[in-house]
Amino acid sequence: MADVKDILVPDIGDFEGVEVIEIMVAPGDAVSIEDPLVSLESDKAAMEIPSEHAGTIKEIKISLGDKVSQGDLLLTMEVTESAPVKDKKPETKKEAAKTETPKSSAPANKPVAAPSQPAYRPAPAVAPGPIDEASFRKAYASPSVRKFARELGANLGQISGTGNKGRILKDDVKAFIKQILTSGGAGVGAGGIQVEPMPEIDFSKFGEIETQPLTKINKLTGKFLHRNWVTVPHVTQFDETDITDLEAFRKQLNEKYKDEGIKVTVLAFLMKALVTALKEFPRFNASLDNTGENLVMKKYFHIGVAVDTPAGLVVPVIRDVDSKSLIDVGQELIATSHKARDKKLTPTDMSGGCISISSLGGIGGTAFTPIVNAPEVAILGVSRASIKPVYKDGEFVPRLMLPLSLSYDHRVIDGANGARFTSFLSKVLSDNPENLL
Ligand code: CAO
Repeated sequence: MADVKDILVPDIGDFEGVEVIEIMVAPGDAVSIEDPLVSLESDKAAMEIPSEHAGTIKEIKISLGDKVSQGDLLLTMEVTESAPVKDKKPETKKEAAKTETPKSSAPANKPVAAPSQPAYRPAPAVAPGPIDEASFRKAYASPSVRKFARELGANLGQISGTGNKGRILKDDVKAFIKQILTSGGAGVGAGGIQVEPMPEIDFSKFGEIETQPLTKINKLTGKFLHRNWVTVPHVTQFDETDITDLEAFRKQLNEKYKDEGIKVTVLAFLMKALVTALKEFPRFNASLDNTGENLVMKKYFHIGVAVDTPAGLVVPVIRDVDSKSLIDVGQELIATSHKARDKKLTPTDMSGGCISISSLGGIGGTAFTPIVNAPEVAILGVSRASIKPVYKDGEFVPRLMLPLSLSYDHRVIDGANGARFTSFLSKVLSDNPENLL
């Protein structure tokens, strides 16, 4: 006789209290191994919980909108067959995921972080482009239509509903996909990118290898970066600023506050200077809305800072930088980067940024091309400052020059304004840096 089993929320990483956004099964439904059961969504990622068993759904124990964490009861199932993890196909990407699968009987979660379909699902013949989770979530459609749209990789946010009060119907999703297929995928939102699949290569044919699974952060960040790389038309403006006086002032400050254990790095000055520049160029403190036809102008000044941690890159956000002193920003930056490295950041800590800074100045390099942290429209890359001969008043003088690399979304920012922004920022940093205090 078939066993009735409790199906629990599996290991979903560091997320707690994650919202149930879709329930894909109902009592009486027959499910196969790997069929999706529910979708969960936090600020940062959406994930489907696939079934580890085949059988029949008995009872659903959660409702849409519930907040769940690892170990919570989702549903009960009359199980006829269970798949041991080792039975999964030995395909490279699955192997990587398998290594991360917890040893418990809980099924592995399938992160489908905002940008795209899971890599291990067959892609449609013409990919409609990455799903934009924010607009997908806001779209007016029933769970079954949502499920259907997800299966096809159709972005509900781009579909106009013909149902009552604009509700999106299954037929609307079909029409959308048909339109993409007939147009060859071109010109439909962010979609239509057709590329050859990467060939599967057995690298061991060429020499000794070792397979290391990506961390959860690597996988999530990778998906966001990939989405931003292919959907945002990037331009990077390079510039440099003379921080000789700033550095002298910073040293004085650090000396003054030494006994209190306070240390301010160049980054704190950059954050304060960025606020001044955002006020001067409000278009840099904006996001495109989901229609792509309006700019959402922000009146607050929250700055994301890329932090390199052993588990991967994270971008916590320092809020209201405009109303905090330079010293407070510096202190918060240090506390936040420790929190990031201790893996204590919550999704809220990483949301709401207006613009980001990626500083590689402590490491090295002369310039780089950072990827815009969409829906933000610009990111400031900072490389290592060095002393250079600068021609001033008829002679070369040694000055400490800081390289800046500003990447921006060319849909929102024109090249001229990109150059104006870095020139302005450069001036704010080089002239009277004590004003930033
Ligand atoms: N030029 C020269 N020296 C610099 C510098 C610059 N632009 N920026 C920092 N430094 C110096 C600091 O003054 C400090 O020197 P001292 O110890 O002698 O005072 C040293 O480099 C180390 O600084 P830091 O990196 O610890 O501190 P920070 O405030 O500059 O940066 C943080 C903090 C969290 C942003 C940084 O540690 C970090 O993680 N950077 C990596 C970000 C990243 O990975 N970006 C890539 C994203 S895209 O993949």
